[in-house]
Amino acid sequence: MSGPLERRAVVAELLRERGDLLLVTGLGGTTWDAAAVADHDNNFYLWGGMGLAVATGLGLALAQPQRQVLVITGDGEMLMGMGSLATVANRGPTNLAIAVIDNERYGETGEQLTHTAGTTDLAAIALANGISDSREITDFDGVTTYRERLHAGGDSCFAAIKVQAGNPTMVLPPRDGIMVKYRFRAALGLGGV
Ligand SMILES: Cc1ncc(C[n+]2csc(CCOP(=O)(O)OP(=O)(O)O)c2C)c(N)n1
Ligand SMILES: [Mg+2]
Repeated sequence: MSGPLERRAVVAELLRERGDLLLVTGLGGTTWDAAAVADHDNNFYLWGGMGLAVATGLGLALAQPQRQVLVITGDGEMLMGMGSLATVANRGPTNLAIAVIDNERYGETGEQLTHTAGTTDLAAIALANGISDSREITDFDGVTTYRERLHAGGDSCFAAIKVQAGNPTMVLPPRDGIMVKYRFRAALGLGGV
């Protein structure tokens, strides 16, 4: 069953008073959600690339150990990149949090049910891989608590946040991937190619 949470409210809460948090978003819906909250120099949008949001966030977390990194992605995207969770657990960054906006659907492509609508439990998978703080969230208090946890840092953490089905209005961030890349690098204090 899809939960009662509304995805845009969830993402807005996760990003409330975000400070210098670095954000990687999965393709489609979670990219539009982040843009709806606010475009930001510290946002790196995957836009249409599927399956590597957590891997991208892991690389960023390892390369920028002083910065807190949050990956917000969809259940379909996470199902495609599930092996990344094993690598996260084995590398053990202390500055990486993952939030899956789990509508149990491939929302962007027509609301086809994903396996999280069936037998698949993403939080249990993350836990079994070794991410010891892995949770399923079904109410807003849980989102607020997870926000505090991810800002505090520490061992990697994972949340599958159950949200309502339905696609809110698309809010597109900058479409120019090269610009987004260089803007993000500049925000990290990196220059060049
Ligand atoms: C490799 C690849 N396969 C398929 C697609 C098409 N596609 C775009 S969005 C999407 C659904 C994503 O579902 P989910 O991650 O759950 O996000 P939601 O839209 O439900 O928030 C798919 C299959 C793609 N962009 N790339
Ligand atoms: Mg989905």
